[in-house]
Amino acid sequence: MNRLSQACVSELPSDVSLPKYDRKQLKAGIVHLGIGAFHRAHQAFYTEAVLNKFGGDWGIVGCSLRSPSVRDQLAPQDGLYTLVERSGDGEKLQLIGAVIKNVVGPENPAELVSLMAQPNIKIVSLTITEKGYCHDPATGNLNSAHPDIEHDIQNLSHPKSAIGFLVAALAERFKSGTKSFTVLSCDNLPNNGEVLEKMIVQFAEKISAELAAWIKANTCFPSTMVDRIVPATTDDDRRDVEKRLGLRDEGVVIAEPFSQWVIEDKFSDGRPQWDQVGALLVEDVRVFEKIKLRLLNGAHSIMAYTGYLSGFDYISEVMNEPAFVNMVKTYMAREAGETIVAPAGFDIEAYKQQLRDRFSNKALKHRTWQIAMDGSQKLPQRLLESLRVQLKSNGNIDIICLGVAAWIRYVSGVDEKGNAIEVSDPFAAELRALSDANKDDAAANVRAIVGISKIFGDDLINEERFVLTTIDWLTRFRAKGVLDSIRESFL
Ligand code: CS2
Repeated sequence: MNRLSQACVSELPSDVSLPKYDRKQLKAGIVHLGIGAFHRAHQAFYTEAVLNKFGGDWGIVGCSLRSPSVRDQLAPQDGLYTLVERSGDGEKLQLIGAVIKNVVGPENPAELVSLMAQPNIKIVSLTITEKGYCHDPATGNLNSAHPDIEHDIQNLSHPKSAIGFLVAALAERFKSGTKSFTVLSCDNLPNNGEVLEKMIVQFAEKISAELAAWIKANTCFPSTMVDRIVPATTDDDRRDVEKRLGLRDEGVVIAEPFSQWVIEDKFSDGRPQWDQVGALLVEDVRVFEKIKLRLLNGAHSIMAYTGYLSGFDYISEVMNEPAFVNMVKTYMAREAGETIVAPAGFDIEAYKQQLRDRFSNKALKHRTWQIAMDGSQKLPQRLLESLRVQLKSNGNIDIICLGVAAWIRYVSGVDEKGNAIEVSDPFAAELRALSDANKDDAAANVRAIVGISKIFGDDLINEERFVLTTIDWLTRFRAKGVLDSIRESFL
């Protein structure tokens, strides 16, 4: 089967929508760090819509900071890939042309720095996942003991981390008198722009005070709320899409039809007209981030740990189980919902129902294991912020404790049948050691893990109601299993 490429676009079936602009004329305006499936189905999709409607020099250079796989998928395809929107109503296919080049940071770090320093680059956006920020999840401070950060401070011309690349490129622009770019964080962190600015400035201060001051005065770090469910592409997906296209596309991405992007409207040097193609440009995104992180991502994480341990591979299977649906509904109404004040005109009840419908989309194979990754980096903003609010008002914390207990059970690394769980988390070894040391004592297990202050802060270990309720859930999970415990409580 022939490979998708610019030369064979005309062979595609007529129901695949195609770029409406001249790709050959398209120049780069954006560098994106972390070009995984999410970026290709979200920010690149919005930028494609802008290019289709208005044109402009907003081509994307996609960068991988670790593996060459996306570059190897897209380079032989001239950067083209198919975005497939899937739901019960069928499929919609769109060929995306906005990515014009792909580079792999570790292959030539200096080249990527100089590319980011070019005056035509007006925005550097990021989807590097929570752990890519090399910060302390509980405080949001730069973790200067992180090996990549230590390396980058000593070797700024050959950085490894996204923070190092950004500071190196900003330093080049400072030196050459080039206008600064906008740094646009698109990861699921609250106040993501602010958090990133703090880390960039903390890092730059270690290089030079003048550079740090220049960055502060000249660089915008808008916060954003990004939303679209994008499961990792599988080989089955590639085979299905190959049949539909009549061409092999190694870079295909599968997503739900829904997408949302709320962006704080402050840019250093212009931006694509994303507001004309469905994105919401606002003065303050914090409330939107809070709503999404606590309701969507919080529910996702609870479903991921409880679902995985109950033997469900996919989120839609979790949503097929009435006890789990009741648990999610109650969590949205109570533990998370009570901590949120929605903006005027925002129908929060409709939003919650829409989330449950999105979770139930059987056409998406969204693995519980995928969402379960990196829990140590996710729980603070997804569950622990609501927990602190609820503890203050003596409010409902039961399902948050259930979620934390399920995570503690999950990171023990052994499932209920005695099989190994492949726990993917930067703190996996530490979590495993604490679980092993407290295998026969649920109370000691919870206290040991909740005592990790880089995840739980210094406060939560002293919140007895939280600790005891979590111990209670972990004890039940160990005695009866997760599925039966949840059925017993929520049916
Ligand atoms: C998920 C998110 O993997 C995860 O942790 O909760 O990727 C989620 O699918 C997106 O944030 C949806 O916008």
